[in-house]
Amino acid sequence: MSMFKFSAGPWNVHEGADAFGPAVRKTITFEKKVEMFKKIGLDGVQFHDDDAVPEINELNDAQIRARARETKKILDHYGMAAEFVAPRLWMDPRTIDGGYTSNNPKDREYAMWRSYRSIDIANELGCDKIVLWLAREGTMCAESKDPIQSVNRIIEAINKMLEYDKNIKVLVETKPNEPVDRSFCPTIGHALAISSATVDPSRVGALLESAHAILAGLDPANEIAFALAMGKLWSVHLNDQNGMKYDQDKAFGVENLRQAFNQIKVLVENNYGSNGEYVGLDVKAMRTQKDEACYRHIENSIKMVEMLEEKVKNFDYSYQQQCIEARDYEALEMYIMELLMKG
Ligand code: 3MF
Ligand code: MG
Repeated sequence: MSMFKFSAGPWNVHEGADAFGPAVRKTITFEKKVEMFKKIGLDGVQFHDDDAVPEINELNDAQIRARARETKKILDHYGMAAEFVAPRLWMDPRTIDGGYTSNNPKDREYAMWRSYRSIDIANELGCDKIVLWLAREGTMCAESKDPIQSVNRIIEAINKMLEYDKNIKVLVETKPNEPVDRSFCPTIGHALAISSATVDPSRVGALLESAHAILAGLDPANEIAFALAMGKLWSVHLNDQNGMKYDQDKAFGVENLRQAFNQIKVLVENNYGSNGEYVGLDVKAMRTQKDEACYRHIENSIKMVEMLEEKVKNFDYSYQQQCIEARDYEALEMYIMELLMKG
């Protein structure tokens, strides 16, 4: 049994299309996914605004709220909670050049409209977290945007959200690249600097995704630790990644076991989750996976977390201390290898 509450988004059970090939699996309805999420041991669902309210662009503000209430009924029926809502600011023609940092003022206005609607939807779903994955808040052509003005535009957009709703919390999900070449907010340190520049830093925190840290050439456990040290780790997207290439969203721990162990170790040691935070599993099934086994990557990720929690439980802190005192880090390292490899 895990000490954590787990969550995932409907996009984590997807049809398998990639940049070079079409869908390979059948579409599963939102309700069916929620039912299966419950069955495999998840406690919460993560949402994009249009996951909760499809066709959001075609509806007025009241209709959006009403549609969100329908989604809430499904959650209630299966005893599931909503963890967060994230405005999807990367699909629409009006977000081609970014949302908050678009060079077009009309597009920036649209980004704010989606952000306010995301807050309305969060209120209807009974959650107080808005996640900003700043997908296109960066450049493909470095000279196309003013980098200082862009950072200020992100801060300004967050300020408007904080002012729109006095209870809402904003979590910046950092990623260094993809789909943009250069992000204006690539790491947790950047997110927390932005937090401190807002009108209410106490309501602006971070979400760390393992794969994104690896893409930035950083250690996910240390990114988690940095946010924890600042009291700002309000969600995580655990997954894995083989090196610095495209975002792979592999099942947690399947590429770098020691790195995964250290992520769980720092979460466990710091009692992550004690304020209701979730362990989100932002994982995607391999394209080769068949329909009937398309939840396996989520189940495997939960299993990896649980097995690593066990390893943390068995971690010999006095032996660690002994090694530190003797400055014998080779011994400590080998101890970790044995801990992870022994049954
Ligand atoms: C992209 C991501 C996204 C975000 C999601 C919620 C598809 O690399 O990680 O998942 O997590 O959009 O903000
Ligand atoms: Mg993510």
